[in-house]
Amino acid sequence: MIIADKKKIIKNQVIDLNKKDLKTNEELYNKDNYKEHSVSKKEMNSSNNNSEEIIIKNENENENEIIQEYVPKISSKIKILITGGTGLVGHALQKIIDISKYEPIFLSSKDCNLCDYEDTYQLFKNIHPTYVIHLAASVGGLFKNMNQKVSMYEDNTLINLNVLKCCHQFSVSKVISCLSTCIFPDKTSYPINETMLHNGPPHTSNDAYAYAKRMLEVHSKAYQEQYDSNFICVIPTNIYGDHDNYSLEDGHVIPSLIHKCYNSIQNNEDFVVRGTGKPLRQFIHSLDLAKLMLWSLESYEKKDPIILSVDPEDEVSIESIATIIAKTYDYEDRLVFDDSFSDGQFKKTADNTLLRSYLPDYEFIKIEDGLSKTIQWFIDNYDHVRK
Ligand code: NAP
Ligand code: GFB
Repeated sequence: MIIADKKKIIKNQVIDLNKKDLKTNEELYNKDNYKEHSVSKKEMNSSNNNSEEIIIKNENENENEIIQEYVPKISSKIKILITGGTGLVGHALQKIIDISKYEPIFLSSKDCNLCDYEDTYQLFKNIHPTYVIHLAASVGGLFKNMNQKVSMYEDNTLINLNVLKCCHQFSVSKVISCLSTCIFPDKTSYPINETMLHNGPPHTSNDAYAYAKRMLEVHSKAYQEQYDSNFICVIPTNIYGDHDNYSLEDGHVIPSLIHKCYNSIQNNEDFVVRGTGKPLRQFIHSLDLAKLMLWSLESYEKKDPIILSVDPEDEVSIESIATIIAKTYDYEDRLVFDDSFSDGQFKKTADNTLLRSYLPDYEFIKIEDGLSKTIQWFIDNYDHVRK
């Protein structure tokens, strides 16, 4: 058993790339600064020694103020914008991205609301990214998808439209956008492969989110065909790991159950899992996904969507996930199922043959190891997690 009283556990110190980048980001993004002097040479030099010469043009010609214009100086580091950089997958990318090679900007909704086209345009105008990893989305588990269909459709449609439009307007050389295996047709043959994406309606529980994501693929393909843009989509299965959303209502099954079991112990109650526990899922750890997304950016040269998933044989039932979590908390005897709740889609078994054709020996983090680490992280960070 790895559980100890919360207070006794030493809080892990995580080197947070984000803080440094956000600072840069905010300076770059803040209109006043831009107008005044935007990031001064000294500040740029201090934050990254490959300084960019900045000359800013003031539109108000007749006031004869200083003529300034923004001219990026070629820096050895590649500027990469990660939208949704403060979420589950964004944090995993923070951990693994090579900052000697990349100048990453990890964006949060507090930096820029990507539902707003003007704000998105200004952001791109200030950052001029070479690459974009587009993760930002309104995301949630089965119950959020069932209960908040309008915002899941509208927010994701606006975010995706604005980001791709600006990627084109600012000549971004490569974009990796993130779909999800839940957007595949519900009635289909298994395992599901990339060619089946539009072969029928998705499961009703998440159709609003699914169609918004399908249109992201359609939009990317439109730019490919009309402008030969390198805008591609990756399709992960259910993801889990540190920095997830532990909301009991809106979260995905793994974070919700980790939080729920913790509460059950605190309150000496049964650990209630929603549904029958029979549905099947493939779970990829956020660190594996982050590595495979960087691989897609650097080495995947095709423009077709690609599934990023553990092997079909590693599909597990919700019951087995709940059991591993209960066992890890040493609380298995109190595990019960409440089938008055929806099971959602029974299964969405994904075929990763295309990925395996490139990375036949890639070793994924095993679900038991990944879960025990994620539970420990949850306890270590209980006070600060999204919940
Ligand atoms: P997450 O933890 O919920 O993080 C979402 C990120 O998007 C956060 O950084 C959030 O910023 C940002 N964001 C949300 N609305 C925004 C807005 N209006 N403007 C700007 N930024 C906004 O999501 P995730 O689980 O890492 O998911 C990453 C990607 O993977 C998403 O595209 C999702 O659809 C896809 N996906 C997820 C799963 C899964 O199981 N989690 C499975 C398949 C695919 P704040 O931090 O400021 O809120
Ligand atoms: O992770 P989850 O919400 O996503 O649920 P989906 C998976 C399964 O876990 C369902 C069961 O069969 C639920 O009935 N479950 C049991 C629970 N207890 C709980 C609980 O406390 N919370 C949650 N959330 N589930 C989502 C899509 O479907 O997959 C999203 O709706 C997204 O759009 C995501 O794509 C990856 O796998 O069912």
